[in-house]
Amino acid sequence: MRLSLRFVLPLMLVLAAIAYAVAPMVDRLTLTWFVRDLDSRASLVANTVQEPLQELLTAGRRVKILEFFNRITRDERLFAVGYCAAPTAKALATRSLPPEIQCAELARWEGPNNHLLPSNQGPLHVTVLPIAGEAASPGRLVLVQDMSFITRRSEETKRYVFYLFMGLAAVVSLITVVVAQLSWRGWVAGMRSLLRGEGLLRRPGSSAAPTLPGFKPIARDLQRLIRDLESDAHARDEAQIAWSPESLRAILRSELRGEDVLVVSNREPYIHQRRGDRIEVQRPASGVVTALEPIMRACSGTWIAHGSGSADREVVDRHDRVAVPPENPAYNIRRVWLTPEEEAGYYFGFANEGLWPLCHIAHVRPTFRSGDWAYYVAVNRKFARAVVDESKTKDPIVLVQDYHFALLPNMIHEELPNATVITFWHIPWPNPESFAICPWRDEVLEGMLGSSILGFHTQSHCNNFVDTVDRFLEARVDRAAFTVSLGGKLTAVRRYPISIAWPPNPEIVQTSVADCRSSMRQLNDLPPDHKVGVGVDRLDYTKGILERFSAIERLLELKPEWVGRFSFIQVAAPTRTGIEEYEHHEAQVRAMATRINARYTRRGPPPILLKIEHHDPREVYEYFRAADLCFVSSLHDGMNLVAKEFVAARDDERGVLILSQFTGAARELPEALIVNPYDADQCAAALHLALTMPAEQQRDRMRLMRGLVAEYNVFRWAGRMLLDAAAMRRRSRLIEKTARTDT
Ligand code: GDG
Repeated sequence: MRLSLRFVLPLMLVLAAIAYAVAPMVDRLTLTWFVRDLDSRASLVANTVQEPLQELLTAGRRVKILEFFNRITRDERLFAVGYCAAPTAKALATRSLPPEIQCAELARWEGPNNHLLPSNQGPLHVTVLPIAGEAASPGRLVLVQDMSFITRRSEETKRYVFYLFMGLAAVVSLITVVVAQLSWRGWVAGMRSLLRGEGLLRRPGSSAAPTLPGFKPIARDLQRLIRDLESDAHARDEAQIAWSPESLRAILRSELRGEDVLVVSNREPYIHQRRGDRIEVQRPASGVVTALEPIMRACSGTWIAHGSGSADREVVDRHDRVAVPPENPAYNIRRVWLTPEEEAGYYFGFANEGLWPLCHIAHVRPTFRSGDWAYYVAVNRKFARAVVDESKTKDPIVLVQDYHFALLPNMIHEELPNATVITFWHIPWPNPESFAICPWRDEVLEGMLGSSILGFHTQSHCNNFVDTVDRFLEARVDRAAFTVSLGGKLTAVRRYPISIAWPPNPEIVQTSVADCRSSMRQLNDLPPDHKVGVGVDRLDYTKGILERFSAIERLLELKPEWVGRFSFIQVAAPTRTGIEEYEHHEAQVRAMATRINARYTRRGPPPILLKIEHHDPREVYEYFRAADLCFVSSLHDGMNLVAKEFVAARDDERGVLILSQFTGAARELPEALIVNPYDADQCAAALHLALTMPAEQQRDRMRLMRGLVAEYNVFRWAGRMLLDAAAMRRRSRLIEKTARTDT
């Protein structure tokens, strides 16, 4: 409104000034027209009076002439009439004839523009016309007309012109204001939506796109420009940052200064176990812990996890918190306690018998039980409460880990709408048809879409997720920006390939490759020149251990020269014991190894050395360093860190990696021998190729793979997610500020 007044008042003044300037011009114009009218009227009057006047003149009846003149001047506009017989004569005229009009001076009124005579009564119009009379030469008829009506009309004209312009001003102003208001609103809306980054990352809490058609081309150009700048910045970042725990910490300090950071995972980074009368601290060997710990240290955050250790309750304070690392506390673990029923339903049941096989499509039927689902919901709710308890601010950054917490993002969003929830799904996401069999598919999807950022290892998992949402939910999917908007909440679906720490911890690679080779062969009763392959996995049916054994058997069938000269050491950490499928799988693995060994042991060491037990990380790395090849044959795997660990372990640039095409890692490590684990012949051929590969080729391949793992390490994985979250928060704050200043 204020804006409109600011605009309208000057406009009205300008138009009034124009009216003032135009009115005299209009006045002059109408005056000319009136004078022309008076001239023709005078001729008309002269023509009309000529005949009776001539008769009266001829009759010499002067009194009658005066009466005649007086009669015709009753017309209000005819002011005076006179007759001059000759320039020397006295005018025969009505008394109203102005004294300035003398017969001797009539010539002054005869010119074309000399008709006006100012007088006390107002301007008079004088017309002098020849008229034949009693004398030989024609006399002059003088007609004086009142022009005061012209003055009156001129005033009226000026007034009307002024009113006309003022009216015009009002109409123009009104139209201008309406148009200005509309375009201003559109401009502001457009500007706001640009600031919100709609089209890049749409506004959190809104799915509206800029609507003004005229604005769209500019918005598109600007958005493209911003995208270019962002990707330039990314490229610069990627090129310039050597990602390490230190650079991750430094970046977090500058980008997320003072932010409240929480991590939620099922497994805790430190587990307190009771061993007799003392408490032992265990660190689970997990890439995720390695990546997230620098974040926790940098931000002094809180890690919320299931307290699963036998001594966990003994060491926490009254808020269930314990400061870690024990030797140099830098952040807190908040432990969430679960009853055996909750653990059975949420963890073993819905997460590992339902979602795990559902997402992996490894030919194990998912089992869905409504009781498990109820526990899954309840436990997710329990963790959501812990997140709210542990948040120091209303807008924490919460890093939610994995498929145990599909419902947690939305639960957090309900309680803390300004929180930035980054959910990372460590396992694959299947196609919509496969996912559709989950009886609670909509709830799972809606729960995940409480995230601000949802990360997967590969673009195809992102695509599958977006396709699934598109198929089953009434959500707005933007495939260009890769965002999903559900109920006004926007989720960016992004690819963040996980990796391992680089360089690897010096402690785990301190024994030389030569020593590893000899000691490992000695330990397993293998000759010094014996060829060795290695596999390291949790004993999970998705890892393709049975398929791996089939390939080894096929190699020995097709290339019998390897019988007695090659053995495969399978390190298999027991996992999810208690789930029937896993027990069955373990039994199958044991049986198959026994059968193959029985078939080939007569000629030297057994082809398969099966080690079903948990190993120390250092031992695992020694196996990697001692081996000639590592075989990863997962039937489906989000990433597979073992492949990257093998590469990291080989600082001698030797050894061959055989890698299943169904792992996320295969997209990043094409220099491995990429195989289809279901194709035993192909895998057997790859084993033979690996065992016979010249050292030079091994080095070339290993060098390239090491370069990639070094650059795309786990600190980059964590750093990129947090940098994206920081950028998203900066944008949201800008939008809030813009909205505040505008209202
Ligand atoms: C999920 C996804 C994704 C194995 N046995 C022992 C042992 N390990 C270590 C390995 C490796 C880790 O366990 C296994 O990691 P993976 O990535 O291979 O597989 P998952 O456990 O299924 O992990 C997977 C990962 O999440 C990360 O996002 O890559 O796709 O399924 O680090 O070395 N470690 C020790 N003893 C063992 O006996 N110490």
